[in-house]
Amino acid sequence: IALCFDICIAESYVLDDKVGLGRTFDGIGGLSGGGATSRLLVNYAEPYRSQILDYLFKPNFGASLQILKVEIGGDAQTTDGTEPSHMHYENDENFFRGYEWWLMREAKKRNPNITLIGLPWAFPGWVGHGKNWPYDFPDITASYVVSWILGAEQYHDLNIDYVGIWNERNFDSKYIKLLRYTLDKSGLERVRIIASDNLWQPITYSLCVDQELAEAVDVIGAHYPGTTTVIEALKTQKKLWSSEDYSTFNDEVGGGCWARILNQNYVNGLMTATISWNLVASYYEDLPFGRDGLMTAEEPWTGNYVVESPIWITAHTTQFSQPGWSYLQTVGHLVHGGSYVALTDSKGNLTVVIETMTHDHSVCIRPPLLPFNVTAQNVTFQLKGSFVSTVAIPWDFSAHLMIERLLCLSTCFSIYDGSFTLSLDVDEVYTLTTISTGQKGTYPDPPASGPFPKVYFDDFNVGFCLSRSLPFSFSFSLSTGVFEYYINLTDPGPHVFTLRQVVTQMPVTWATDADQTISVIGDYKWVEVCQESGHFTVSRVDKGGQSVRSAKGVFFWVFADGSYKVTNDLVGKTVLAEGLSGTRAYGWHTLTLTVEGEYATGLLNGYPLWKDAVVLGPKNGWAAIGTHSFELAQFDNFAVEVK
Ligand code: 147
Ligand code: CA
Repeated sequence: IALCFDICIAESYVLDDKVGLGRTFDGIGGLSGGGATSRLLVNYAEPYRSQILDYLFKPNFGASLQILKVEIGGDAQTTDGTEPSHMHYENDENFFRGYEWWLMREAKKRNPNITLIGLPWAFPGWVGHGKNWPYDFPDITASYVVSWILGAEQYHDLNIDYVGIWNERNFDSKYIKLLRYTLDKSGLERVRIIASDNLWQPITYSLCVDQELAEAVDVIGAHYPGTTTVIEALKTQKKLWSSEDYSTFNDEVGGGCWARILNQNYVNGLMTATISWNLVASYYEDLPFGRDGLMTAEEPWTGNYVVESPIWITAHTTQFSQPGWSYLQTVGHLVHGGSYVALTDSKGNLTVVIETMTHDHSVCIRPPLLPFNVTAQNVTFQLKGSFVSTVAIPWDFSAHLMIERLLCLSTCFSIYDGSFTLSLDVDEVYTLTTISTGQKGTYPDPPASGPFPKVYFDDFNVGFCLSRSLPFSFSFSLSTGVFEYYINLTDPGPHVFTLRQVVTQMPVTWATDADQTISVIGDYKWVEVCQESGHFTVSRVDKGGQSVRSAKGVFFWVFADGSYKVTNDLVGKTVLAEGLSGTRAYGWHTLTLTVEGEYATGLLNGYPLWKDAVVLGPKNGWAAIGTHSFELAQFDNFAVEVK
């Protein structure tokens, strides 16, 4: 408490709107996809699933996100899995695949004003006519993307506000103009274009030299900008967004990263929106970039989830300022490190967000962070212009808030003569605001964390309401290919409801997809696994997501030419056993694979086919199913038992 009165020396900062306002604030958002980052969220039982969504989207509760950006699924691997396209084939259209539609509806339900963005990472193979390039037939690509936007409106009543080009890959000026033209022609003049979801250059250069392109593009979106922009981008007068950022493990340092960039993306780079990759870490933690989300929800089998510190860091801005508000011009750095931004609705409301993150408490995944110093300091803000007699309320969402500190804060924080002073320690975030609706929302603790069940069975018999209920078996996480529930009416036997791999052609890819299709399930730590299913089945898969191409494990393949193979890797280079199986196309076969210690055994239709193949590695990994190439195949009655 003594500290409260020890504030004679304070640097002073002016908050003033007399000099004119700064740029318009466009919001803070989360990104679902790029790829499959919300995969496990859909499998949560109620009430946990709704609670998680409330922490993300419900206004004045948690992160209260103002932007939701989603991947436009392209049937290809895009970091932690594949997301399905609404058009697997040229003459195919289905707007009920995957979970992004559902997620957008849930977000809108909670916040009708939320801004929606769609961006493709990959495209189905037919869009590129078999070439790994989406711009040879720009009219096809444009109408493919526009059909996704039209479907959102027609089938889900969702108005998409912004659309992007091709995530972190080349853009093509001709394509962008054609996309603008196609949108307009389809009655979608209101949909704005972001380009190019990569670096500030070369898109900024193209906008400078090409007037028609400049008219087509509304926002320059840069990724991981490290809080800075380039002078040419400022000169375009376009909105500047950090359209993908963060991607940092969501512990306290991750929260520090997020606090620093949320403020400094505007202070240093005049960026008016920042979007977190990703929205919620809902994919197996051992996949690439585990837990790089605003919160964690990776255990649908227990219902456990964790509201991590980035949620409350977000709330410091989103609960007290809305898209459409303006930044003041009087924003900047604090003398002893840290930064402050101020926003107003031009109707008397004022919100100031202050952060004092030190270097080591705020390192993000990228770009590298140069050293800097932050020390405890006293700061005085002088309210000028229309804010002279404003009374602000201090907010601190910090999880580690000590009661003394709060007392201290309310004592130290005094508005006197149009100015107020507060003492800041390092690694703190404060909001000073006229808005009184802030709330640290809570639900009772979710169930305790626990491993994936050791006995698991799925017959895929989900019935005809496939889109309404998203059952548990969705816990298959797709690494390459798309596996969908299928109703097999030509086979009236026991296999009417199955799981089917549906991608028949290598997509226009974003990552280096495998030539095989594979879907993993369970726990990366699994060692001794016995499982049954079709085509190929595998244990101890040591890689998934965008690294799946180099996956090792124990792969048990059967082929339509009547042979089988046991390999130690997905590509099939190391063969552990091979021979005749008598398997044929269109028939159902039961594969049983048992891996114990250093030995693996395989049964076909219940009879031993091969025995005691020696497995030196990997020592653990997921279970999985898949196909040898991009081909149609069905799976049924998947069972797994871990000793
Ligand atoms: C981004 C992707 O857009 C996301 O889908 C996800 O993969 C995310 C994970 O951090 O990364 O891609 C990037 C990959 C590498 C860099 C930047 C973005 N990089 O090295 O600068
Ligand atoms: Ca079945």
